[in-house]
Amino acid sequence: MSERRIGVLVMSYGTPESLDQVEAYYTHIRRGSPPSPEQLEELRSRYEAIVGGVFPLRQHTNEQVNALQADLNERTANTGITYTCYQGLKHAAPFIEDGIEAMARDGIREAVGIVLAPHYSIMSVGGYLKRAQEEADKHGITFVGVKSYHLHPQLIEALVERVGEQLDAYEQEGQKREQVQVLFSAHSLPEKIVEMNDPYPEQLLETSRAIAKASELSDEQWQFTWQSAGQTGIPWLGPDILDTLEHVAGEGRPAVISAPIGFVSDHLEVLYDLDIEAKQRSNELGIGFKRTRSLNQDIRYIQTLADKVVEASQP
Ligand code: FEC
Repeated sequence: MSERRIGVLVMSYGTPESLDQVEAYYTHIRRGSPPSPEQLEELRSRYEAIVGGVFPLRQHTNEQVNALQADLNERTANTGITYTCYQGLKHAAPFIEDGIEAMARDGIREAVGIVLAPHYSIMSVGGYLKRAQEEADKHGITFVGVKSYHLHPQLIEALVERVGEQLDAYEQEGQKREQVQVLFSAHSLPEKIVEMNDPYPEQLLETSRAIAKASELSDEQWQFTWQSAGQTGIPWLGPDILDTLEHVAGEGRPAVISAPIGFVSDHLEVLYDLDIEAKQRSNELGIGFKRTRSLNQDIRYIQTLADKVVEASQP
């Protein structure tokens, strides 16, 4: 049986490893333009606020990659195919290019790329895949990228379970399920993506609808909202979750469930923007706030990734 060796580039946003790396990280996000001292301090203070300056995204990415490797090993035992996972981060080492280079050093000629973000935008997943493709071309590696997996049944099942948990928690506190508003959210992007016919907003709505249907939420009981918009002086997609909370409170809803479906791990945008900022706004407005658990190492998420990798590497 002839061996087929496939490299799997698992891509994630990346995070600093220590507080003194925050400046370099932020400069990379800003495409080489260093942040002002005020901007830097503001970001450092947000990292400090999440459990004293830890960077949970790195640990979750490591564990997701290890779990994916284990799943792929199991699927390919005695098949003559081997998958080897490499990490490639967007804004921190090991960068996307480092991952492809490591594959080239190991003699890999064939690769699949997948991003730890379920929804495609030209400005998010599209950017990761472009960088990976360009580096693969330099090394003569055949590269196929997975664009999205936002409706994979196991992903939806894991997310439905999480919404259900929070509905149950409210019910146990004496709240009526149908009075709780579910706020699905994802990272905002500049508004100009809409003119570009970018699939990102529609894919996010598709995921939201699938979860709402399986969770038996009425149409009035859920909505999609954006979060974590950048402060760049250009218009970003809205409404922002902080404004949506005001709207929900104004309608007399007593409580919300925040379901950040655009993210797959615990990290700054979840632990700060939602658990600290959005929760505080909810407290001020006098409404309940609970967030769904992040997917992290949920086996159904890992199987979703493995299914897409195997599908993309079919000859
Ligand atoms: O925990 C961590 O250390 C990292 C958390 C983190 C994740 C993440 C995911 C996404 N982002 C997306 C788009 C943008 C755009 C800009 C932008 C800026 C930042 C900054 C930080 C940051 N992002 Fe991020 N993002 C995370 C963290 N992001 C920190 C810089 C300070 C700030 O604006 O808050 C604006 C860039 C610019 O200035 O031009 C655009 C998208 C995702 C979800 C998809 C993905 O994971 O790739 C989209 C996690």
